[in-house]
Amino acid sequence: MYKRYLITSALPYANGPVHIGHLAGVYIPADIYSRYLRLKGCDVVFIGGSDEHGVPITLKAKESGVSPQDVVDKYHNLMKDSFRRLGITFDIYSRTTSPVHHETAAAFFKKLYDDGKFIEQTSEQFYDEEANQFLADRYITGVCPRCACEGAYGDQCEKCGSTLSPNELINPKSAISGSVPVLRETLHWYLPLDRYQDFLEDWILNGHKEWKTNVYGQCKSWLDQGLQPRAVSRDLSWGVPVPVEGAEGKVLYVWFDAPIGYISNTKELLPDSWELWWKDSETRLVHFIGKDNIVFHCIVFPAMLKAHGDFILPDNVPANEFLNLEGRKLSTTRNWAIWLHEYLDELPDKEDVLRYVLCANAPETKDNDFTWKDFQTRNNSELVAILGNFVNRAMVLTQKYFEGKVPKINDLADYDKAVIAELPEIRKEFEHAIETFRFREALKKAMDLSRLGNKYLADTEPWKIAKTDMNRVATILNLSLQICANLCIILEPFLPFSMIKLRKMLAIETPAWDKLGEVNLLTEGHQLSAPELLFEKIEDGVIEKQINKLRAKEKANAAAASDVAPRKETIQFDDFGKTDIRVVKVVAAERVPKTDKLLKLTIDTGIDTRTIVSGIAEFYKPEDITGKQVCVLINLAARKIKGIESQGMILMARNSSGKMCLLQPSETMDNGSEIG
Ligand code: B3M
Ligand code: ZN
Repeated sequence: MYKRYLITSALPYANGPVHIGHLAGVYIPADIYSRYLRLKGCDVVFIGGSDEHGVPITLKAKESGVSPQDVVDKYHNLMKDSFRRLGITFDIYSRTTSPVHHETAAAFFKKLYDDGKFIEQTSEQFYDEEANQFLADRYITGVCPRCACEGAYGDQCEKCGSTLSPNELINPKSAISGSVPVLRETLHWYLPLDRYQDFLEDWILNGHKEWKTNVYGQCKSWLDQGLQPRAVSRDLSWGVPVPVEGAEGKVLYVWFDAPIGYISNTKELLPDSWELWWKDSETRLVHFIGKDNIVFHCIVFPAMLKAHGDFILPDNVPANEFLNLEGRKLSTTRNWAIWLHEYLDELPDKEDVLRYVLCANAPETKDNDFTWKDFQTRNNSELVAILGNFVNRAMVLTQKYFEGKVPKINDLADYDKAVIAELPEIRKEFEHAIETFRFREALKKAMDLSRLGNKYLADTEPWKIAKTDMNRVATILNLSLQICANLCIILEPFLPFSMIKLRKMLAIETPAWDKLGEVNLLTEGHQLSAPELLFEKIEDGVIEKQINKLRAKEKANAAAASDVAPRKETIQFDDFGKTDIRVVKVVAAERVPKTDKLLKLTIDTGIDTRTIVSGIAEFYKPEDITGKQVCVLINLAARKIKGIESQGMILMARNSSGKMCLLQPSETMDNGSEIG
């Protein structure tokens, strides 16, 4: 038995609002679990907060022309507020820009540094000589070597989805100054994960066979590949400065500082007793996260904690898979999402419906799909038709026959006894499900209780026997109301807003967890309040409006994708005059080995013969282009592409879908003819 439960939920990046994917994957299960433990009387701390560092936040700031602090202030407040409105009961929702966090993360790094737990290594990184700074992969853009589209990032091309490294980009440019970056040596600190391989293998593969199979499997595959040292610092100005002399301009890698945020936030909440929560072996630490964060929570963070030495390790990491929206992957950048704050504004008083649907359909073992139709069906045929209907019938009939007072239990028929016997069974199965992090199953069990009540009323039909046997009616309604009181307990973690209503109707406080399964929760003669409806049917119009809203997003995305490139800023004639564009002849062409897109061309410029590497192999075979005249920018600084020095750039037209064609003079001209 644990003395206390420390529940953490992934700290979302403060560069966008919260969407339903975050909720289904992380925050709803974490809240259900925390509420459940509190109901059981456990000592619980539930930690949340925003992850406010990292390169995407600085890029977003640059795009919007504001500071990174402005970006995180905006989204931190928006997320914090929308979580509160959905009833997510964090004990603290803080942020990684807080002073406590900066101190805690820096001290953590310093201890590992002083204890010699890091290795120091220099590597070559791209550097912007105009802006005087190193460039994160995301800060380098250029032509994608795979699909030849412009604007690919140093880590990924968003057009074709390829994972890239910055030195693969053709014509790389700094996103800060537009200048051509150069390679420079830089020093960084690495956590040698390979030194923790044996410990992690034993701790996870032998010690935590009970973890969810998706989590265990991912850990196993990382471990099987063999762990490598990982850099824990970056050349960047936004983040926690590396607390070592001579490390100016370097910050902790965001994935090093973010999980320490769980510790900092506990410290901020409980300045005097936080150590008990993080250092005492009688604390059970559970991390709720999405599947993309598994390696950081199961491998990197535990290795950090182990290296530090003072801290406990997570006991479980019940990561979920992903939720899709109407059959497509959720995407913040493509605005393909249902944003929580918009949902709360547009569907007022429906917090529990969203909580219910996202739990009933949670991506616990595989990716799942959210559709508005399913949302409507679950509301109308489960919440309204089963739960709401049962509670309403029990309440209304008690008003009608007993003036709203809990009637007396008389002799029990066999059927009554069978119903009473079901209740502890449901509790047992419910507890087993929730304690093994199967929240869908737990919710189903809880709903089984209202299914049972509904069936009991439908089978016994007290409204029919009211004329002949009021004693029997009293027993049936008493038992039905006891089931309602049981529902107040078991559904509280899932549907907290509706359970406030139900408690008000029953005129009770939430009964203690150990009462669950019993039929003595309401005493005879207890006066109930007036019945109200727990849930309302959702009409087609409401759903159509939401579907139309998504369709509009789809259209906007499609339009953006087919848009012509935006015009560039105005330049002076002199700027154009600097370019030296000529008609040249391609005298030879061949493919660049081991690439799909590149041709090596030998051209006659009329002045000299030179080599150019061009990303046109997808559109032209070497034999199509040999002997042709094309247009070339000949005074572009030479650069190496795949080890070949490219001296100039062939002019091409490119449409929005990436198709390219050569520009050629309409009649043969002398090689070296000027264009302009
Ligand atoms: N911010 C990634 C994410 O939001 C990251 C989680 C940090 S948890 C310490 O998916
Ligand atoms: Zn591409």
